[in-house]
Amino acid sequence: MGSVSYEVENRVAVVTVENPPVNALSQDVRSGLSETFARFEADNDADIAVILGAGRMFIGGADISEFGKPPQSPSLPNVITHIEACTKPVVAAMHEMALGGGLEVALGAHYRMALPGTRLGLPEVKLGIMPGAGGTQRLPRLVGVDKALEMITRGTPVTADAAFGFGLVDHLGEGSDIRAAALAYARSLLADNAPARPTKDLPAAKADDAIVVWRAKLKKSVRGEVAPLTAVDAVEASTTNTFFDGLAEERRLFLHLMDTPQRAGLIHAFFAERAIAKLPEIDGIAARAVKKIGVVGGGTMGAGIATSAVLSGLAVTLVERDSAAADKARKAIAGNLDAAVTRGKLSAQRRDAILQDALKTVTDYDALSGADLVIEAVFESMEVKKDVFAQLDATLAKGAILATNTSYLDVNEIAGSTSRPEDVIGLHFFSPAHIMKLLEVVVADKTAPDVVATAFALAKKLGKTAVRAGVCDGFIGNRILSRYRTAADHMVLDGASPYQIDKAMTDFGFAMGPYQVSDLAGLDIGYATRQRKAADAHPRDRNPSFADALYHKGWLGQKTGRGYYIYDQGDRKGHPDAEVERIVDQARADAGITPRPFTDDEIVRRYMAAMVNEGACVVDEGIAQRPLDVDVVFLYGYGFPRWRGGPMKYADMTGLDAILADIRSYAEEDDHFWSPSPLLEKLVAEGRAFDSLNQR
Ligand code: 3H9
Repeated sequence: MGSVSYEVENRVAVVTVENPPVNALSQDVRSGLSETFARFEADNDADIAVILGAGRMFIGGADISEFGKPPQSPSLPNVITHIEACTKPVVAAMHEMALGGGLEVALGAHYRMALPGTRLGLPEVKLGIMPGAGGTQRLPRLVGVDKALEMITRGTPVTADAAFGFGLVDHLGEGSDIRAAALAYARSLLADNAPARPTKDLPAAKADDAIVVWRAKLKKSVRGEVAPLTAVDAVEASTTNTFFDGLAEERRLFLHLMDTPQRAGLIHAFFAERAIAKLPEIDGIAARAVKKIGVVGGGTMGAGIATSAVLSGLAVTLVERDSAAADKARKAIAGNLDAAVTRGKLSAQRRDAILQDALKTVTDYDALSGADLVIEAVFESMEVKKDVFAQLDATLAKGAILATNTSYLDVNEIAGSTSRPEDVIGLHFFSPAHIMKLLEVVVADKTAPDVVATAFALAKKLGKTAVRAGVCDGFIGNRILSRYRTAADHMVLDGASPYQIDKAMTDFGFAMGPYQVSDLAGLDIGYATRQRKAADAHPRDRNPSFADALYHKGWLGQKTGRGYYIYDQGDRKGHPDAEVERIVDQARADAGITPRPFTDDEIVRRYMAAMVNEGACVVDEGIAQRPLDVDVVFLYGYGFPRWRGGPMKYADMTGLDAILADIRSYAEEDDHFWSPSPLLEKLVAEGRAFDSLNQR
């Protein structure tokens, strides 16, 4: 339960919000603030009030866990209006973070101070909403329309120093003690007879070109998200209305956004990405210390993993077959670091220090003897991997962790080939490993809990989003990908063009469609997967022979300038290729198929049904712990639109019965590919959603 305390020190009332961990403005905090400010207004011993946040930060915003539930009074806008109406001055004293409703409390105060380095932001659009407690009305009055729109529509916090520069903050405190700094500032205001100074009384900001400019900019960049453009409408209302009419318009728009599926999707994503690391099996288990990392294999993946590790301050020894390969790996890592310098993410000195001190590229496994954890990233062959693990087993100290970056091989078999299967785990990075956030932590049958805990701790250190996966071909992500990609190939065989499918899925919100992904990854990857699986193929499997035909022509995608699309020099977007359409026609003719038209809606439904059905199988088999783990894998590794919350959340919002009905109707024409997941059937029969499985 959050609380608000009140004490008076030498005529300064100190109002402290205490609701760990982020001082969210829950119902009890809101009523506490209301009561406290009524008390301050009536208190003849207090001439000025300061609002502080106890502990880590000022205030992290409204209490997100209350969203979607019936509102409880007092509402935050009313609480802030009450604070602003005080006849004696009120100071907001911010440290570390003032976000969302927290910054709105500060906007309703009469003076704002912050310790240097404090981050101030209105991140509501990232949750599918917009500031709803006066932020869209008070901020433009304080800093102008352009700056307000930048903060509100981007949702990125600014530093207190910058905020001081553009007038959002009136005073930068000294030292690191916010209470002492706040009291000193309050006393100086008292000494100056500073009056109450409500932001609402400032003249409305001028409706200048900024509104038109931001609206146009956002229309191009938001990719289906509704909140940023709605926020522009609210800011515009601040320029054309009286303060309280503007506030009412803000409330109307805010409540409308609260009701959207986008808000539900984004809030789900917020909590899901925090839930993924909460695993009973590692609760209370200490991670092993990891300071020195080894990487075996310096191809694109190994170099990316090494780059990620050195960038996070770890010492890395990379082993390659021979010195030419080791030099090549070093160059690749140096190239990755150079790119980080160019992007302003790394200083040139730090790059040089990393290359000098933190990175060793060698050809001898003995150099790994002091490593705490080694990640193997060699060729995807069980034989080759087992050979590497035999050498690691012989070289590494007791207690060191042996990790494989395989993307589909059986981690149990790899672990079983060593004398210490409890120390073996899969760490499936996504390419490019120093950029992509997702890490699948693949837990084998005998992996020790502290090895799992270490993998999650390492992921945090590397800035990765780690999701636990069980052992199966493709783990969570690639296993599901293989199903929906097959569904897409079936649609192409039956009459949809790869371009229509890509367009339908990017319109749905994916960063890329499946054929654009193929071109980026390389058509050789898909070909190799088909070859690998050929031995287990079922006679009723349908062969996407057009994909093989492109491979045999050497059209491997972006890297060869031609795949499903043609890429002109320097063009990474590509454009459709009539020759590919002819190859697809031929594949249909060879299979005796008469093509039929597909609507975009049917494409989306089939694609999503395949994804959701396999997601349900993955959860049912315990490969993913909960539906939310599947969601996070897709948000972070597969370009799934965040505002849809992930495939399983999408399924819940669409209705599991509707998805099951689609699968059953597709099964009427192909009951080999389309077979409903038993979990999906069970949930529909019980009238439950996937979300009911997230609560365990
Ligand atoms: C808003 O303010 C709307 C208003 O305009 C209008 C209202 C009318 N509420 O992230 P962490 C939990 S919208 C409830 O791991 P960090 C979080 O789930 C809000 N709970 O810490 C986690 O719980 P658990 C605008 C919250 O140090 C724990 O706190 N504000 C909230 O890495 C620790 O969180 C935002 O969007 C919340 N507001 O990062 C800010 N925030 O331990 C959202 C956190 O059970 N929050 N929790 O897993 C953040 O961005 C980060 O939490 C923050 C701290 C940067 C503050």
